[in-house]
Amino acid sequence: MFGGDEKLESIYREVVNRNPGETEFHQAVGEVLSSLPPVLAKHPEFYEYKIIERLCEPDRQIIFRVVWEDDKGRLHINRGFRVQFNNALGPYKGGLRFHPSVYLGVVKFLGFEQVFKNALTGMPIGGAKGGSDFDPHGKSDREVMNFCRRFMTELHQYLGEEIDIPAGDIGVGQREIGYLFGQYKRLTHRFEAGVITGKKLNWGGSQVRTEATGYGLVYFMDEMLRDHKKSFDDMKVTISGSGNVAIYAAEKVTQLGGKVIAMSDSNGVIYDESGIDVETVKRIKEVERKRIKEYTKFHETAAYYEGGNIWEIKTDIALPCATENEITGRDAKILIKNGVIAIGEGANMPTTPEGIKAFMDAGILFGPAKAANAGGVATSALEMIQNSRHDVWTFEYTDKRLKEIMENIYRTCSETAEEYGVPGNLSRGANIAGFLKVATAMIEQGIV
Ligand code: NDP
Ligand code: 2IT
Repeated sequence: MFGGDEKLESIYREVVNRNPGETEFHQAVGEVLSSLPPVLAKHPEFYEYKIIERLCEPDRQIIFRVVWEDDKGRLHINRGFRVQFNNALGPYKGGLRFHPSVYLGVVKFLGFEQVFKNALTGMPIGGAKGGSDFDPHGKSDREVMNFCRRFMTELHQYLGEEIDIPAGDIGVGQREIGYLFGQYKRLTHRFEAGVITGKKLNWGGSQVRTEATGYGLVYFMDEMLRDHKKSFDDMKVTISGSGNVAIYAAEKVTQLGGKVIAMSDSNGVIYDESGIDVETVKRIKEVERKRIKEYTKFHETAAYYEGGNIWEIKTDIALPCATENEITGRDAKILIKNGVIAIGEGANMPTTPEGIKAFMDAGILFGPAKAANAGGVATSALEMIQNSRHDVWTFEYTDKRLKEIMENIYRTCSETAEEYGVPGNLSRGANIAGFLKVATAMIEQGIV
């Protein structure tokens, strides 16, 4: 796994032993560390300063109880998390996830990834992640508000526009950000807009933040395709999930001439060879908060498969935009057999190590999450700039900045892969480029 580098191997073992049971965290660490042997050969000082050990141990891990009341007056108890991973490049920055599967290992994997992703954006932001095992599905607005208020009552003391700035992730969108910000404002008596990103446009949000992760993913993939004399034009595209990232990836693919033929949620898959209508998906998911199977009520040509596996559908380009480890080694082999040419990771760590290996061995173009989904957090950083200047930018200007950032990230990953002897391997390129930026800053800032 580490190219025979025994020191790296022992650091990885130590991470596994110190963090028992946190399998997602082990996986994320293993993936980054396995890219590092050529870097460490050039830079032995990273060992001397124990940079890798320091990077694998978060600066701070906050775990708290959240008690909230439902509409019937019953009390519920959830667990809240914020892991402030590393602030070598700027204040802690990263989303909050509300999903029943959230536990410390998930928050730590996401926080670890965020450190390198944020470095790749070129913006001055460190890495963090947080969330709760609270499940917003089926809750009323009032219940979600109650939960968010209690969650922020505990968390607010650790946040600040120059300290730690949360945003959304799975289960946390503009509604939740609104309730969280409202409670922060009430507790601190400050309209500190830059303390959280993903806000509504009428009170400090940025144009394009809603679209940013999905659009950014497609800008990144478009750049990669162009580099290989290909494009989205006339391509069949499957996109897992039907949340924020999936919807805006689908919108941009369609704008660029591709055809989205399948999307999903945790219950099933919709499929339409003539193309999915994104506006209908937006209405069902963003406005009505219903299940994706509703789609077939509005489009006769569409089929719905309860419990279906979206990766079994023949496609040219696959964009996993739901959750971690959703493309297994088996799924990857099916996609390859069916002629897929490119994979773009909109979700965080959506492909298992076996899946990644299968894609690499088959020479499939592969846009790794850290790089390909960085448009969301990059636009969060653009939101922070506007907030700090009390300024508001246009959609066109913000979108142009996002596109430039994504093209830049693609170039950085591609050139770094080339420089370190793995041309075309953007996973390695992303890990190395992100690591070098953070590691160098840590050495420059001393042993703290
Ligand atoms: P949303 O909550 O808006 O949507 C999530 C979608 O994925 C839903 O369709 C959901 O289905 C599905 N999903 C979630 N968990 C599971 C699961 N365990 N199994 C199957 N399906 C699942 O979240 P986002 O779109 O914001 O996030 C999607 C992914 O993108 C995540 O990996 C997130 O970390 C990543 N990401 C998000 C960014 C952002 O700016 N929002 C930025 C960068 C990455 P259902 O409703 O049925 O649960
Ligand atoms: O995974 C991610 O990059 C996000 N959920 C977005 C984080 C952010 O701070 O905008």
